[in-house]
Amino acid sequence: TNQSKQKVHAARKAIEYVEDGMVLGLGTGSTMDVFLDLLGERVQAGLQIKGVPTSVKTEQKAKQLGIPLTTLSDHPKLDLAFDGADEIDPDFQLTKGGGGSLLREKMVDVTAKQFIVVADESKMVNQLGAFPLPVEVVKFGWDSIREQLEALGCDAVLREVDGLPFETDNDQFIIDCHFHQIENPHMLRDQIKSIVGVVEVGLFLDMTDIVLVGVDEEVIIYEK
Ligand code: DER
Repeated sequence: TNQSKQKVHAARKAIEYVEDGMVLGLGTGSTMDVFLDLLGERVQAGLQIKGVPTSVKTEQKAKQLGIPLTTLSDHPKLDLAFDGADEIDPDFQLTKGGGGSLLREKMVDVTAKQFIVVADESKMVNQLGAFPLPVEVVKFGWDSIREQLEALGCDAVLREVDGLPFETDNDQFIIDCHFHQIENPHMLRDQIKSIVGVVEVGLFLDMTDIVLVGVDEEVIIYEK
């Protein structure tokens, strides 16, 4: 499809930022799957890099591709982190978490000297919020947390898969918050994070350095 071609073009451009000796953050999602395939080819051709995966899914795919892995403990500061996004606004503010990996993604992405977002043009929005905002919460008292999230002005829904609650790699739940539009992402992030039992929220604010967007056969490069 046009969208998948756009992901390939954006991922190809992202690979150009990778240099020998770098330690990389490896994001999660279908766009990052394209990036990982390309990175795997470069590693097979001799590229010397290590990656910190942001999910079990990415870890397993990276292993299959022969991409050497390391950890945040061994590399608390990464050279580059690459990741997808669900929404990207004109200030490079992101909603993420559609794949349920937002906690490890944010932990990894925030440690990088440069955080590079790779996306197709469908992710570009004028205002965040049309995409239901993922919030990772502890299992204990999750419904009370859900009610407190609703009090902030959204429909808050426990994410389920095949009729069972979705469980993150960290053995926690995701609550998807339907705000429809988010006027003040910074205020909302702080309000959500102050609810006891909330672990992390899919608002990635003031973190993104470069956005690579596939648009038809081109890639638009946005830099802060
Ligand atoms: O879950 C995430 O944050 C992913 O990065 C996701 O939002 C992007 O996934 P996609 O590349 O499959 O659209």
